[in-house]
Formats: sequence, structure tokens, C-alpha cells
Amino acid sequence: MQTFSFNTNRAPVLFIADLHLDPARPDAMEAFLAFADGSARRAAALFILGDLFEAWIGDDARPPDEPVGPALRALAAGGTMVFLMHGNRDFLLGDDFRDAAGATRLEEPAIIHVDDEPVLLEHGDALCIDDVAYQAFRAQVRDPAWQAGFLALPIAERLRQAQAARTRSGEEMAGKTEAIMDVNPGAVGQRLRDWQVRRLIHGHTHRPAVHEFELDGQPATRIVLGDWFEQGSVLRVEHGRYALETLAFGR
Ligand code: LP5
Ligand code: MN
Repeated sequence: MQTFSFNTNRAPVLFIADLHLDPARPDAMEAFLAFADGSARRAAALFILGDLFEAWIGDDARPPDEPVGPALRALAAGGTMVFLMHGNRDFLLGDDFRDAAGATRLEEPAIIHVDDEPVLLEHGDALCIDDVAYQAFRAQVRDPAWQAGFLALPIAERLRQAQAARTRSGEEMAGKTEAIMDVNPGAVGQRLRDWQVRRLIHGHTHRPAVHEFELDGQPATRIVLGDWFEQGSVLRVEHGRYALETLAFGR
């Protein structure tokens, strides 16, 4: 497993997820580009915990004017480490994109050390085990053989299938309860036990919050990053303090 350690007395560490960047949402794109060229530059590391993009159908399908890669590359060139984890929409992000962006792949789940504390990072979708239909879909599209077949299709056909999946997902989500689409508390507890950590950071559910709870008689914390739909959401860790901040669009 990769190991990365940070001392937040020296420089902040930032976490974001669920930006769902897409040309159709220029306000989020603008906010992200300003963030990457602004407050993120002071950070020792930027962790992107999945769903940076609304949908990613292969590095070869990237538009030539795609601005996110160059923005990350500039950030990395300035000394901020950039880590990219896959989400449920951009699990096909590959080495070509990461290399161009100067980013490091972060396997899921990942453990990093922040001020000597082990912290578990994941996108969050794998913890939604009550969403049985989604977990079946996930198992299919995370299968390397399925991915190789999908990436071998012409770009237009990949686009068509991705669009069909998004439409079908939207229809199915309308029939699911909020509870089914949230993380399962038992799965969270088991994950923390399995990895022997007391702190978890994830996204995916779009329900930003800091949950303090007890696990096996000991305090534990689950921090949920928000999406970038109406505003940005950034978890900043600085001088040992965790602050879940919002970032207004259009400024
Ligand atoms: O991200 P979010 O919060 O919107 O939704 C998730 C779950 N939905 C998904 C599906 C993605 O949105 C689809 C876009 C993926 C783009 C990648 C492109 C490459 C893949 C191409 C695939 C063929 O992840 C949703 C959860 C919700 O979070 C809460 O956790 O409930 O899950 C679903 O809705 C899944 C459905 O229940 C079952 C699967 C439907 C898709 C069927 C594929 C049809 C393909 C047809 C091809 C001809
Ligand atoms: Mn997601």
C-alpha cells in the first residue's frame, strides 16, 4: 500500500470530491480553476476523492481544450501534490490523463497519515451496500475485462452507453429512498475496524457533514465532502484542525 504522511503545521492538506465537472456547468468549472490557481497552491497536497468529472469514458475521448488536466499540472508544478482517486463516474480515468495532470493515482481505499494519525480515504459508493442495484452495476463496470471491452468501443458508442446509464440511473434513483442511497453504518464500522483507523473521509452521497460517533467504545469520525453543484466544498486540515468549508461560486 502507498504511504503518504503530512504535517499540517507546515502546510494545509485539502480534500475535495464530487465536482462533476462538465462543460454544461461552467460555474463549477470556473470555481475549480480559480481554486486550483488560488488557495490550493498553498497546500502540501490536494486529494480528489472521485467524481472530478461528471462522466469519463476514456482518456482518448478527452476534448483537446479540456482545461482541468493543465490546471492540475500547474498546481503540481508549483509543489502541491495532486492525488486522484476514482469515483463512480470517472473510474475510467487512466494513466494518460494522470500523467498529463502531474497527478498520482490513489487506490481505494487509501490510508494516509495526517499529523501522525492514520486516515482512511474512499469515494464512498462502496459503503452504500443497501443499494443492491447500484452494487451490481459497480461490480460490472469495475471488472477489468468489462472495462477493456468498453474502452475498445468507438467513442460515439461509449458516449451513447454512458448517456443511457446516466438516464437509467436517474430514473432508478427516483425510486430509491434516501436511506438506501446513504452509507450503511455497519459497513462504515467494519471498514474502520478492518483498517484499524478512527477517521474516514469520503464523498459520493453529497451530504456534507462531520459525524462524530462511538465505535467499540472509542470515538470515531466520518467526514463527508459535499458536491460542487451550488457551491464548492473543501475539507481543509491545517494546524491539526479539520474544517469543512464551502466555496461560493462566481467570485
Ligand atoms: O453519481 P450519482 O450520485 O449520480 O449516482 C450514483 C449511482 N449511479 C451511477 C451511474 C452513473 O451515474 C452513470 C454514469 C457513469 C459514467 C461513466 C461512463 C462509463 C460507464 C458506461 C456504462 C454502460 O453510478 C446510483 C446510486 C446513487 O449514486 C446513490 O449511491 O443509486 O446507482 C444507480 O442508479 C444504478 C442503477 O440502480 C442500476 C444501473 C443502471 C445503469 C444500467 C446501464 C445501462 C447501459 C445501457 C447500455 C446500452
Ligand atoms: Mn459519486
